[in-house]
Amino acid sequence: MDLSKRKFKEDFKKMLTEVYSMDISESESTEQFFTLGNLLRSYSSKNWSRTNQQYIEKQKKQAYYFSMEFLLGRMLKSNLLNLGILDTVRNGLQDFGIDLEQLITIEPDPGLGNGGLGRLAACFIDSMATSEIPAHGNGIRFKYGLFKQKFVNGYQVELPENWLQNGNVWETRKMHAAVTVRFYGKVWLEQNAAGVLEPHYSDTQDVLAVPYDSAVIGYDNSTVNTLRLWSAEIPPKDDITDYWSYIHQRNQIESISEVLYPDDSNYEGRLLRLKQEYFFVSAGIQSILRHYKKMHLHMNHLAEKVAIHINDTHPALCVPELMRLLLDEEHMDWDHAWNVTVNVMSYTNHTIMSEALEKWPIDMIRSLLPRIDQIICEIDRRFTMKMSTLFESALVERTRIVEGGNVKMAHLAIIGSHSVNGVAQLHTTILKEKVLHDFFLIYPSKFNNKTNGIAQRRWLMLANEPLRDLIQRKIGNEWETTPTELNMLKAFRDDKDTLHELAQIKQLNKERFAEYIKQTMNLEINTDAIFDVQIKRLHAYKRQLLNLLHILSLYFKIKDDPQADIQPRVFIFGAKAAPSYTYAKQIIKLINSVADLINQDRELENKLKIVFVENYGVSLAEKIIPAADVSEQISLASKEASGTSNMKLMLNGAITLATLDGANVEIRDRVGDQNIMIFGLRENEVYQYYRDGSYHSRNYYERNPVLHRILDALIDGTIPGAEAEGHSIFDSLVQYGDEYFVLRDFDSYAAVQERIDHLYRDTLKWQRMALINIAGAGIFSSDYTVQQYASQIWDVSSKVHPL
Ligand code: 4GP
Repeated sequence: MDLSKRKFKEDFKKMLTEVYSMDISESESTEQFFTLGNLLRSYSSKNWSRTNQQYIEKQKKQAYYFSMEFLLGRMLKSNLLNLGILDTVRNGLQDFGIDLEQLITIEPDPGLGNGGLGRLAACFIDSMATSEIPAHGNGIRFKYGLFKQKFVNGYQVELPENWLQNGNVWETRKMHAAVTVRFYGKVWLEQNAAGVLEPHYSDTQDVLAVPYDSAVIGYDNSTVNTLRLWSAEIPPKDDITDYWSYIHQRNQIESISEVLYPDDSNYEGRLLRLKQEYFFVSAGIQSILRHYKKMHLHMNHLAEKVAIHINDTHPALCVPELMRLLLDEEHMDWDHAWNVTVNVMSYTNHTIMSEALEKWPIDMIRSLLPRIDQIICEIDRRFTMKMSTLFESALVERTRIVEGGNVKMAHLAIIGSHSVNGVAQLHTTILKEKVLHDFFLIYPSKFNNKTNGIAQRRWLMLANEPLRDLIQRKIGNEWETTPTELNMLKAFRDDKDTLHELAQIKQLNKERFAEYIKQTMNLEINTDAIFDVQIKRLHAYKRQLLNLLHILSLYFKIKDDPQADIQPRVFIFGAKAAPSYTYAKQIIKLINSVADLINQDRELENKLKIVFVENYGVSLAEKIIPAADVSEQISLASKEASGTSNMKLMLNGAITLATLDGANVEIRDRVGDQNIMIFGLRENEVYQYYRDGSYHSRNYYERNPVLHRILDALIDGTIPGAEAEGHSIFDSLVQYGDEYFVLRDFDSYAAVQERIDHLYRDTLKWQRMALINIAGAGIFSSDYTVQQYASQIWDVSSKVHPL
C-alpha cells in the first residue's frame, strides 16, 4: 500500500488518542503495540472485505485448510512487510522515539501448534494470500495452546501459555457467524411427510462455536484471506435453574477450546481431544455451506466451488460430517452425497510414525457422536462391499475404516478424499510402497507428492535482514515473489567480496544471538565457534541422542588432550517433548546434564558449549536460524516425512548435515553432494535390517571403543545429575535393540562431523557452500508448494503458474 511517513505518523497519533486517550509521551510499549496493531487492521480492512466480496461476486472456488495447528509466530512485522510499509513505519516510529524491534516483543508468540505440520499450515496461509489463491485456514482458537516449557533442574516442566491474556489484536469475534455443534444424545431416523428419512435428536449437548477471524495479508498485493479459529462457548440460556450445574457445564464446554493436545494418557483427555476434532470440523463445514448457499447453487455442485483440505488425520471427521450435512440437512441421496464429499476432500499425511496414525474406539465415537458413528459405519460397510468384489479379502480387511473396535482416521481420510499426498518425494514413495501400499493398490491415482515449503518472507526477509539486503544488492528483488530467482546468486560463488560479506553477516547474526543468550541464560558463547543447530520436536527418531553422543566424544577428546586441534563448537538445541513421552523427556534431562558438565568446565571454555534454549518456538527459531553454521537433520532414514527446518536453515546459509531422509534428499539434489554433508544408513538399508533382523546394537557397544566409553559415561557417574536417565537411555541403546540405529550410524556421523571441522577453517570454501545453499533454496518456497496444491489438488486459481 502507499503510505507516506507523514501520513503514518498522523494516523498513529490519532489512533492512540482514539483507543487510549493518550498522547505518545504518556504511552507505554503495550499501548503503542496495540495502537499499531489496530492501525494495521484498519489499513487492511478494505482489501479484506473486497477480497471476500470478489470471491462471492465472481463465484470463485475457495479452498479451506482444516488444521488442528496453526503455528503462526508473531504477526506484527510480517503484516508490516506484507503491506509494504515496514520501513515507513519503522522510520515513523523512530521519529517518535519508539523502537519497532522493541515493540515487536510485546506481542505474545501464539503457541497454537506443536511442530512441523502446524508451522507448515502457517507458511501455507501466508503463501496462499501472496499467490492470490482463494483459500482460508480453519482451526481452533485455543486459549492456552501448547504448553510453555521450563527447565527445572534440567527437567522439562510444562506451564500454561496464556497468550490471550492481553487480548489478540489481530482477531475479530464474529458472533453473527456462530454455529451450533451437537454432542452426545440419541439419534433416530423417521420418515417425514414426503417419505424421506430424517434424523431426530434428543438429549444432545449443544456447543456454540464462535468464530474469531484474522486477516491473512498477501505480500505486495491486495488479497486478504481469512484465518478462522473457533472458540467453544455455552449457548445462551434464559432458563438457568441450577446455577452451579450451569457453571459446571460451561466449564466443560469451554474446555474444548482450552488446550492444544490435552493429556492423552487417560480416557478423559482422549475424549476431549475427539471433541476438539469434531468441534472445529463441524463448525467449519457448517459455515462453509452457509457461505456456499449465498451463491444459490445446488449442493450437487459443491465440489466446483469448495475444496476442503484435511491436514493430517485430526480433521478426518470432515468426511462423515459433510456426509451428515448433505444427507440430513440437504436431503441428498447417499451416492450423490458421497460423490460430492470425495470430490471436495483431500488429505495430507505428515508422518509414518504409527503412534501418530490416530485411532478412536468406536464406542467413544458412538456415545459422543451417534450420527457420525452411523455414517462412518455405513461408509465402512459400502467400502468393504465394493472392494470385496475387486480385491482379496485380506487386503480389504486391512484397509477397512472400522477394525478391532477402532475407527482408523487415516483410512477414513483416504477413502473419503480424492487426493492423498505425502510431503517429500521419499515420503510419498514410502507411503505408496510401504505404509499405505494397500491403499495405493486400490486407489493409485489418488496418491501424489507435494514437497513441503517455507515462507521466505518470514524466514529470510524478516528473520535475516542483513542477508536480505546483501541479496538485494547482488540480484535485485525479483526473488521475493519468484524465489527460484535466488539461483542468480550462484554467479557470485567465486566472488571473494561477496563471500566475505556473507561471512560478516553470519558473524553479525551469531553475535546477536550470543548477546541474547548472555542476557537470557547468562551464558557466554564463543562466536568464532561453529554454531551447530538442531531445532525440532524431541523425538527418538529425530536422534538428538546421536548428536549428544558425538558431543560426548568431543568432550573426551579435549579432556584427553587439551591441545587437541578441534574447531570450537557451540551446540544449540531447541526442542519440546510431548508431556507423556517419558523417553523424550529423559533425553532432555540428559542433554541438560551434559550441558552442565561441559559448560561449567573451565578447560573447555571457548572450545565446547551446549545451549539448550527453553520453550523453543517460532520467535526463537527466528533468532537461531540466521546464526546457524550447521543444520542437523539426522533422523533415521525413512522416518522424517520431510522436515522444514532443513529448508529454513539452508535458506540462511547453514550447511546441512543429514541423512538421506525426507526433503534432505531433494536438498542434496539441488545443491549437489559437495555442498551438503550426507552420512548414515539409506532408507533401503534400514528396511533391509528390518527384514533380516541383523542389527545388534550391543555389538557396536562391545566392538567400538569410542562408543563404549561414551555409553559407559551414561551409567558410570561421569554425567552428574542424570543417573536414572543415563541408565534408561543406555539400556534402550544397548540392551533393547536401539530402535533408531543410533549406534549403527555413529561412526559415519562422527566422520562427517570431522570433515565439517576441517572445512569450516577455510572461510571462503565454507561461504561458497553457504552461498550455493542459499541460491538453491528458492525452490523450497511454500509459494510454489501451495500453487501446486491449488492447481493439482484443489483446482482453485492462483496468480503464478506452478513450476
Ligand atoms: C511433521 C513431520 O514430522 C515433518 O517431517 C514434516 O516436515 C512436517 O510434519 C510438515 O509436513 N509432522 C508433524 C506431526 O508435525 O505432528 O506429525
